[in-house]
Amino acid sequence: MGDIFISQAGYRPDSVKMAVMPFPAETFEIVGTDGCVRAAGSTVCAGADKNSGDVLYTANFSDFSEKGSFRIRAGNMTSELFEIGESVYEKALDCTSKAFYYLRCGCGLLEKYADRFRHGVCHRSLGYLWENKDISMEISGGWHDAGDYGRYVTAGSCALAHLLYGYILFPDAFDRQKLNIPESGGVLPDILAECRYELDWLLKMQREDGAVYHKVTTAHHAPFIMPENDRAQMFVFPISSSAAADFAAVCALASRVYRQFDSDYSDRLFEAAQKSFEWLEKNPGFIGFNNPPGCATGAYGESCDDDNRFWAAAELYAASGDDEYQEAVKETLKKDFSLTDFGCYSVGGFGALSYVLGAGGDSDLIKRFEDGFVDEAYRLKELADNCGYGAAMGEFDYCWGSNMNLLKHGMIFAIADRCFGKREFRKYAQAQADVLFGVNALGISYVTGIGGYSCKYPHLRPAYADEVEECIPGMVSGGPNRNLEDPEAKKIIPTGTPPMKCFADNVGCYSLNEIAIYWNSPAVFLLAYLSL
Ligand code: 9MR
Ligand code: ZN
Repeated sequence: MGDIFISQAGYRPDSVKMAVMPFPAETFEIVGTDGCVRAAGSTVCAGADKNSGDVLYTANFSDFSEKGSFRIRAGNMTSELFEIGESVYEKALDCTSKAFYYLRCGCGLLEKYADRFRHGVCHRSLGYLWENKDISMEISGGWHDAGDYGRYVTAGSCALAHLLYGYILFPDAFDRQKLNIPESGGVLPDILAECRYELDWLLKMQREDGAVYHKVTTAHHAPFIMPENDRAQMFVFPISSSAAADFAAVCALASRVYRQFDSDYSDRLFEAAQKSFEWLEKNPGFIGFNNPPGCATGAYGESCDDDNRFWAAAELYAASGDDEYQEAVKETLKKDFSLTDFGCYSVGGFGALSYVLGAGGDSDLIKRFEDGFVDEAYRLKELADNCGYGAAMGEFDYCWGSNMNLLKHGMIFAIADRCFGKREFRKYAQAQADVLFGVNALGISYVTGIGGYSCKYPHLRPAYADEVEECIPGMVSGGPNRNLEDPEAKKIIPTGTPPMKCFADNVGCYSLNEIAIYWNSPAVFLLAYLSL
């Protein structure tokens, strides 16, 4: 591990470049792999940093644009090796995009696509309705949610939304991709082929009447075995209105994205969206989800569905231009919820983004949503300016899956620039990626396989159970969590540890070091933006 913190994903020659030192130093040097000093400069004292507890010095080497591999050196301390090159973000984008292929369920991963990370066919047996175990359904496919083998509708919808909006806003970043997945070379760009794998599963989760089952999992999480060895019975759990709304939203969104490639598929998605929307209208009350007794897999329970219904109405409006949905948008907005969040428990930002990007609509509403995003970007800028590492994170953002917060904040900056012409936020968007890749209090790259000092032991079943020493690449770890919500984390991290340091690259620490599809997907969005 280096003592000086840099982005281990590297830098573009023309981009901002900041190294951070948690110790005093007046000057720094940039050293090539031959050991020769290429440039030198003075540091700036950034002072005490609240969320890390560090006193920081920063080295700004933005003017250094030589391509190659380097380290930063100050006194007898050095950084990890990093690259300066035009395609550093493309590499990180491809790596984090391919992660979804490695999480595919219901198929085997073949050696020609997965190399050493191949595995046998998993989870193809039928799922039994939890409430009526005489009824079974074919529910194979989709991505494993996270370190566990469950598949959850709201989590999957959120991940799809990050990826599909990434495609809508930055198509050029994806059209060039060659992910080496079974569908590569076909009509769809690889990322959309990958998303279709999840969408095809999602469609199976819709009930005949338009309601949507919340999840399909075994009754308990599997032990740390390969997915093909997890043979426990799978169950389809009760419906929820949040699942129905997220389903309607993401199917409508996908119907727009796939239209130009496959109009039949697009129609099918739109009809599915409509059907769930009709169900929502007939069932205006909130139907939440709690794990029934006897089930201990993820719950993804929400306390209201106002934001979900808003998102659904906004996407159906964008996909159809129908007044009926426009009215529903206005109706749902009578409730109070965030219009800038892109989380799996809070999806209002997707609805607002959909409305802003859609053709037409009410100009007052468009203005309201735009102002919301821009104000949020300014709020986050304050946080970033007050953090020596440049993280736009408040103390409470360091919770379970904090890297999702970091990346969602990066998305806000990217949107403020790309959609509303606020160029000044680009460097803040980049800074969030830099934090993810090593400019943080532990100097660690939170993405497996990216950087010499990166997470190697995530809470991810196949990564543990396979016989490969190296970790499956491209997986975003949850990141520091000040609440230390698992026994191992409580044991190894002393109380009083500053939020940004509440992390350990330890397979047992599921509240710190698990991976999840909706933590990877905002990284894909942000890296697509940065690659252009
Ligand atoms: O990401 C979820 C996090 O916000 C919650 O605090 C946590 C505890 O309920 O659950 C996380 O989601 C997990 C899900 O329940 C099951 N699959 C793994 C997910 C990531 O840890
Ligand atoms: Zn599986």
